[in-house]
Amino acid sequence: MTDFFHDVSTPVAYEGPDSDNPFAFRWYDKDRIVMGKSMEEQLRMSVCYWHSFAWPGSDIFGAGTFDRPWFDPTMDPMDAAHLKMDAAFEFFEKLGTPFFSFHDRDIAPEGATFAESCSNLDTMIDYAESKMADTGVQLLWGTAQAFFQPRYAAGAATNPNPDVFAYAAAQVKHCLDATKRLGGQNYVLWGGREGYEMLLNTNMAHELDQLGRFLNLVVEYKNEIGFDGTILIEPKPQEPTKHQYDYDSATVYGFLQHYGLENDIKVNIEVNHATLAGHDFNHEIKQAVTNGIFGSVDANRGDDRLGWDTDQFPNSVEQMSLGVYEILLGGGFTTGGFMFDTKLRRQSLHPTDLFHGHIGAMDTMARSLLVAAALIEDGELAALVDERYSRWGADKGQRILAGEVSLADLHADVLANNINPTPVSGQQEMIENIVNRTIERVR
Ligand code: XLS
Ligand code: NI
Ligand code: NI
Repeated sequence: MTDFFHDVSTPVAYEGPDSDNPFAFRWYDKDRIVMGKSMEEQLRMSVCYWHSFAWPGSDIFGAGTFDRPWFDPTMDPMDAAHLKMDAAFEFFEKLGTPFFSFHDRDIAPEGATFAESCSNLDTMIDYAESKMADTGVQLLWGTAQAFFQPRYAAGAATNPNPDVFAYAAAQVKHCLDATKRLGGQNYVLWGGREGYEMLLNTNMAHELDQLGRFLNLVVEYKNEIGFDGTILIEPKPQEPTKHQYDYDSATVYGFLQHYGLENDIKVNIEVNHATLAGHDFNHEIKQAVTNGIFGSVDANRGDDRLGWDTDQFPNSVEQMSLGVYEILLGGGFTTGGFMFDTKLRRQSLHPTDLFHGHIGAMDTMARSLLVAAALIEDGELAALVDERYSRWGADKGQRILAGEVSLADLHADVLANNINPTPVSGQQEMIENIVNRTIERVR
């Protein structure tokens, strides 16, 4: 093990809500049972490789700010990749998340040819396999980075050039094999540049068919090799393209149905992508659960005044509790989990800042789990909803839903019986108070 994170010498431990130790958990008590499972099993948290280890702290106006030895440009790229992986596993182990997630290019450098890129990745997968065996850290998901390199400027699967489609397909095949080999529980496809900058130079119908074909190829290959993880699409409305085809959960569901994929692919919902699409996080979860395509979550947050994917660490217990509530109502995670697609601010230079970000995020998720579980166990909210729709349970409602009455029947009924409904309260403020009371109360 390296000692890059030498300021944190022991694994981060749970000390309870009254602790003021910045390197301890105040809420994440991994073995505590919540709704029949340990916190660790309910939350299934994962660190991401890209923002935490492969991103140097650059933005569109400025160079990297982080001092990490593996960014030294004089280093051999494969030596740097090994050093980076040593530090990454040191971090996972000290932090105590059960999972990590990666893009192929985060863990292994792109070579001069596709063959060299494959061989670099294979070497690093061997190394990751031994690191995982040593530490017990597991792979939540793998993904191919098909958006950074200039060849992908006009998209990967949706590129006007079929050679780019082929290149992306080859990259995904290799990365899916690697993910399977490491026992990855999911494989993610975020549509990096699957969208358009300008309609006037875009054949949208053609691009959508290309994307549908690409995803069908992925599902066919997944079945061929017997990968038993879940294939996930990660919706996002814009950025980097002006319009991304996988806009939000509802759009993705329609797309999946159109291409016959709704039983084979689920969604990985990112909090900051939901808010960029103009939705609340819990809306996106509910939409996916309702359509049977909920898979996993990229847990982060945006900034109310910045219109891009700021990927900040989640820190709102209210926002996360409402999302976890919908996840638990939907039956909880199966192969998915909470993956921290989060990055430090550029001025958070110190290696320990990575601990502060993740410790706060894990505590936020753990406390949110307690709040969501309390809301479910109290049953007050569910009872209010049941009561609100209870009239649909009576004969008239049942007959309407069963398709037994026509528009003319309803017209006749309203006339004959002089039906004149009176509105009832939706009780929104009272419900908001229940949520706040629960947040104050859980321990
Ligand atoms: C970018 C996406 C990306 C995916 C993985 O906005 O969130 O980080 O999660 O490719
Ligand atoms: Ni993401
Ligand atoms: Ni994102």
